[in-house]
Amino acid sequence: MAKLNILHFPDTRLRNKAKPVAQVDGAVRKLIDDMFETMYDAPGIGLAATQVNVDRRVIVIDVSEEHDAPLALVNPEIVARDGEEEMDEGCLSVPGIYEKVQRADHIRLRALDRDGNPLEMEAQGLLAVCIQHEIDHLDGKLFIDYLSNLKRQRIKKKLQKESRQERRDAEDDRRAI
Ligand code: K1U
Ligand code: ZN
Repeated sequence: MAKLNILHFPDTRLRNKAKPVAQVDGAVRKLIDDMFETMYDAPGIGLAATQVNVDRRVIVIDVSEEHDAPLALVNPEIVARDGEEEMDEGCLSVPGIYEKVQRADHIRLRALDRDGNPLEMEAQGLLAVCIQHEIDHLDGKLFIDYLSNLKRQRIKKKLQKESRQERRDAEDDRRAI
């Protein structure tokens, strides 16, 4: 298994719309395993292939505290939504930012599992919110797109400033060696 590099906002590759997986083969299963390793290490409760610069409709999720409920979904599609829920969301591609987003509280979805078998399931609460957040990633959408332009611009400036500082610190470290 391998840990993958997570893209950070405002990287434009996060805006790519991922393509459906034609066949769940060994390469897709390796991608799923690498995505789980990356998500648990981050740590996070979900990850979409778009976030690791892979242009395919694959997401991994585990909202359990014990890390014992891994869920891999290939070509996920929401077929029904019900109710409303407002929850604080975070994103591994928008580090350190947490904001409230309104989403459906109850969803029904179709997907393929890790073995390529069709599955249909219902989800609610945090799992439903996380699935909607990850499918948004596959469509090039970020949770901060639900915020005002002003808030999004502030977040962009903050993250750009932090990444400039991180680059300077890394350069200083290299020079000190
Ligand atoms: O898609 C992502 O970037 C992952 C994101 C998923 C998510 C979180 C909250 C609401 C909706 C979707 C994260 O995992 S952010 C980190 C996080 O929430 C977390 C980290 C450690 C422990 C528990 C939660
Ligand atoms: Zn995210």
